[in-house]
Amino acid sequence: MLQAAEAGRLCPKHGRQERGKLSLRIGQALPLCLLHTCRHLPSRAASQRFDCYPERRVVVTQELCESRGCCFIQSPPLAEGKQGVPWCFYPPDFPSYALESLNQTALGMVGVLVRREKAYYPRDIEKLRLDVEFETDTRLHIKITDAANPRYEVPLDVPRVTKRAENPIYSLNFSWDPFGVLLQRKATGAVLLNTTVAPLIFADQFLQISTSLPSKFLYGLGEHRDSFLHSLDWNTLTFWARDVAPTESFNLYGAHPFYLLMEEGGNAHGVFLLNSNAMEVALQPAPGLTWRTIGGVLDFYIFLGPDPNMVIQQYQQVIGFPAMPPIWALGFHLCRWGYGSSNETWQTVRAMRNYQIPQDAQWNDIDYMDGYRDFTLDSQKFTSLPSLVEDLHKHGQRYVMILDAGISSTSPHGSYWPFDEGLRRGLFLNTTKGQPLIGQVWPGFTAFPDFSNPDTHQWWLENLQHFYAHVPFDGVWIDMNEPSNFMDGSEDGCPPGELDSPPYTPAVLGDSLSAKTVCASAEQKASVHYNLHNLYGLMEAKATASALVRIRGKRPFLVSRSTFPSQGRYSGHWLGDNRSGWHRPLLDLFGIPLVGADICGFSGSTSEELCTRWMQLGAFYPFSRNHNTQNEQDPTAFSPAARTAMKDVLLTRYSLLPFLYTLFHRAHLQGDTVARPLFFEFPRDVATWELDRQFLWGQSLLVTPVLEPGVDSVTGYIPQGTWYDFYTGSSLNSSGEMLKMSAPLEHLNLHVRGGSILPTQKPGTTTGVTRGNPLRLIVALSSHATAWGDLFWDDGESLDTFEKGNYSYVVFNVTQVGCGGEGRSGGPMAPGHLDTEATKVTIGTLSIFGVQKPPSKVLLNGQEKPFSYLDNQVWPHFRVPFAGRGSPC
Ligand code: MIG
Repeated sequence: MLQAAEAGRLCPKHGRQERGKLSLRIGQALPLCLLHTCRHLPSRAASQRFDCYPERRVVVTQELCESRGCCFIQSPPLAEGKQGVPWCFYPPDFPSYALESLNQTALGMVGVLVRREKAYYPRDIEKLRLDVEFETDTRLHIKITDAANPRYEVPLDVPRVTKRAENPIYSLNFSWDPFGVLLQRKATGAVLLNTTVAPLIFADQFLQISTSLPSKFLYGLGEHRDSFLHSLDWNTLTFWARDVAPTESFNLYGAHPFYLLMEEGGNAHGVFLLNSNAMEVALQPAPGLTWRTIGGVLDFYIFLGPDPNMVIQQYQQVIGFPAMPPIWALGFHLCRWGYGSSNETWQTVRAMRNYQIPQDAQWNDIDYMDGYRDFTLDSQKFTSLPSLVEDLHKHGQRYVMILDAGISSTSPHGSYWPFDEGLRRGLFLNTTKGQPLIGQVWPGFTAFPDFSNPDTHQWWLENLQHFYAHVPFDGVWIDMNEPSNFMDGSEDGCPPGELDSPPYTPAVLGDSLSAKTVCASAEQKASVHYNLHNLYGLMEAKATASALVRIRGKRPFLVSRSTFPSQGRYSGHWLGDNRSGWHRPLLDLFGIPLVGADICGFSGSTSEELCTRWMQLGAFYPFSRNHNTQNEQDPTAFSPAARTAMKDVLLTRYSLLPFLYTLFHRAHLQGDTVARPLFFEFPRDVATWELDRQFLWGQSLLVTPVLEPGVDSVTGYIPQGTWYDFYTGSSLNSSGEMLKMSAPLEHLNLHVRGGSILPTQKPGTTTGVTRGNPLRLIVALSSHATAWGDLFWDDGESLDTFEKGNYSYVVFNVTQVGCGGEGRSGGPMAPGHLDTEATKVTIGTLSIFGVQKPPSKVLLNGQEKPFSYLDNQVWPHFRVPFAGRGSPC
């Protein structure tokens, strides 16, 4: 074997001996030293090889690989579409950057990185600036950008800190040459990031950084249809907003470059790359991860938790907390593509009412439009729409309609204000020649509004105002905003050039950035579409939310198909065109708590059994909407048995309205999740890390849906502790085990965690009716006979009630000696409103789960009161207004 010194002698042109020279050029023969390095890599574990030739459409040869200065070892080919160990990978001394200087700043450090030898993509940036900010004790910010020239950065308002963190729970070290970041958690010494595993590359249109990972338990990285826990078995995830039915390994509607990772021992951390360019994340079994983006800067936020809930909160401290939805958004929504007319839509609403099935909102798809043009109404089939909306409002129900992103550019009637005016004001995406870019969507040829232009927001508002004058809608559904285009690029394709044909194209579906969307070279006010593509849905949502506030003066409700970090501040999200089939539930880690899939499936046909089970699961989607195309699948379309099962589970959802609403308040206040994976609550129980067939609402309600056909039982995990059947209050003590539960078709398993108090209400058929009913507190005692719960309550739709102090917040607390409630409400701004809201709701009943023997008496503020005792539950027979500091017990 060659000794190191000897190897050095063989490599006079490579490595550190000779700086400032290009040692490798495309097509150049492999230097001897490289041959040596490759042959003598201590047979580097295959899992540790970092891909030097990720181009998907090229079968890499030894020659191509060596022209990049990388090592080539061919492994057996895998099945079509499967990735495996890269054949071409970086040698350890592949040229990278060196840290040349590092200086302290008020918030952290600033450094200079220098590359002395070019890598293989055009326009390598030789000198980079490194900014490190110790933003909080649990948050670190690392940014790498061009030291000399400004580059595109995502226009997101992130918080600016002014003080360096005093006691960070992490420690940061650098490798100087080659440059690398080493991040450790102080408490455990766990290495969270080590970027020396592969070279840093920073060319104008190819930026790449790799890291080792401390475990294989990695979540997030949306929007993808892959399993909840990502496979690290050579798995590349692509981020480029795309209209396509959710399919594994495809880039889908939204882009969320954020992951959460569980460390041994149950700590968690998260990493967010604030970058909106087309991107890939390559995962490998090392375990390791590579970020590969084709523009912008490397702008990382790292969140140290230490528990998963805190990681998600810390992430949202950067991207923004989600908006508080109006309470009716939490009711049941019904929609369909293919209601032939407003009368047919109305029929459905009447049938739902007739069977007294809860429904808060009726929706219409593009059917209502005249020729699929936004802001128009089909004057034949949808003449009665204004009356339908009036009727919905009379019944305390709401109306939501769809809007597509594309604006028809040809009008059969000669004039079409949205296009004519948009054109006059210059509000559409332009081609490189300065003409509106024309693509094709439902109405035929269309232009695409540029929501990065503030003037577009004004025009969008005016359009919505005009339509509102005819149809006083309550919320808006924004679709096709990737933006989707039935043509690739435009009617004229896309011009040649580095934006539409970049040196490296991430593994996007269709192999081209313009596949089923507009050209990357399209010009927008804030930048080129190449940079802004992934932000289209976010920017449209921002414009729509603010228009809704202007028009209605209430909290806006909208859902968007395309999303980006910080979307939750403006909208909810539905998961797009899923197929009817037996899927797993969804778990949101991206700060968009108002999320749900199309219940019963969008395409394909559902069966009665599937739809019943799916309604049970969907009744626990934070955003609960049944939507589809083709066959009817609303609850009234099925047999009495199925219909009743669907109605019952919706009533159960409505009964939990105060609890659900409070969870949304906590999301808005501090970034708590609503539908939560089990490991968020039990991070030290490794058995929960892979569970994605069950989920929790908040901390305390465990949902175990049936996800298979033809069964009457379901096996689910019951984490350690005391749990109670939601319906009967019967208790079970688990040591943390899988349990087979009975699950006949009409039953959804729900368990309440011991130690919690759920505020519930007698359900009505709308959230408005439900809100008026007295509360029933479900008190689920812990093994120490304690319990805790809270309630946020306000008028359900006014703007900024929390911020203005127009709300009540009550904490319920059961201790061994008695039970009590404590109210906090209002703020200094408007304390007068406290009693108005709080007195509107009273406590009607208390159900105390887990009382071993009947109590001798029940007292309310010292006075004895009648009660019942049944099955370990106490039911007092009295009502208590809980405003202020009165005790409910
Ligand atoms: O090209 O408006 O995801 O929910 O029903 C399809 C028709 C356009 C896609 C949406 C779907 C909606 C459908 N839309």
